[in-house]
Amino acid sequence: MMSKLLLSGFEAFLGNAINPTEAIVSTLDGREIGGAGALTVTGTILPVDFQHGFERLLAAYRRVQPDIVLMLGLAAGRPSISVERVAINCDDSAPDNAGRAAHGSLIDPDGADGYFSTLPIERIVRALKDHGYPAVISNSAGTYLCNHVMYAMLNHIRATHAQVRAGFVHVPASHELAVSAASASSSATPMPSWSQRDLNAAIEIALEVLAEELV
Ligand code: PCA
Repeated sequence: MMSKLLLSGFEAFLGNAINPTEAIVSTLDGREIGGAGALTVTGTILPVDFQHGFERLLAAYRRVQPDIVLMLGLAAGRPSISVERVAINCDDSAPDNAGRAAHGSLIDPDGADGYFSTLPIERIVRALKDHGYPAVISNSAGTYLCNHVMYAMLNHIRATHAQVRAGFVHVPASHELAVSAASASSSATPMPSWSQRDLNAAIEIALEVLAEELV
């Protein structure tokens, strides 16, 4: 039987002119991964908005009824792909795209303090490195929208006892974003960046691991 994977990315936010996760998701949307089309990918792009970001993901989740959810976000400044281990029950950040900042509030007052990713994070990191892409396990997804949707998704899966695996991967800036950031600032240190093609290829490798391990 064919399994379904929901792949999410985010729109641009804060000072970043573009979000390379949008292009990753549009490249991989509709693709079949693994032997005999083991895994079909449906992509969705989320607003960087505390009120509506997870709403949008949940709507796609209900429509697609995936077996696996892989959420993507940009971590400008990180040099490697970071596969997140954990999401915490906390919003604390600069303003979202609707202008709302958060100051240490709980995402779900009745939820657990945190949830671990239920994806094979070590296996994904190993596969990326085997293919020559720098990758690490990260022990913090931050306290902005990325942590927010990862927490809310895992919290929802737990609360509904759904047999769905979910996790989050942060990607570095693309060259295009790094170039636009360098022209917008006087900083002499450019942000570390990857080609969009490598970003797309790295996430495809992560999907292949999921197709092999979980389907
Ligand atoms: N990165 C931000 C939010 C959206 C995105 O792509 C984050 O790391 O929280």
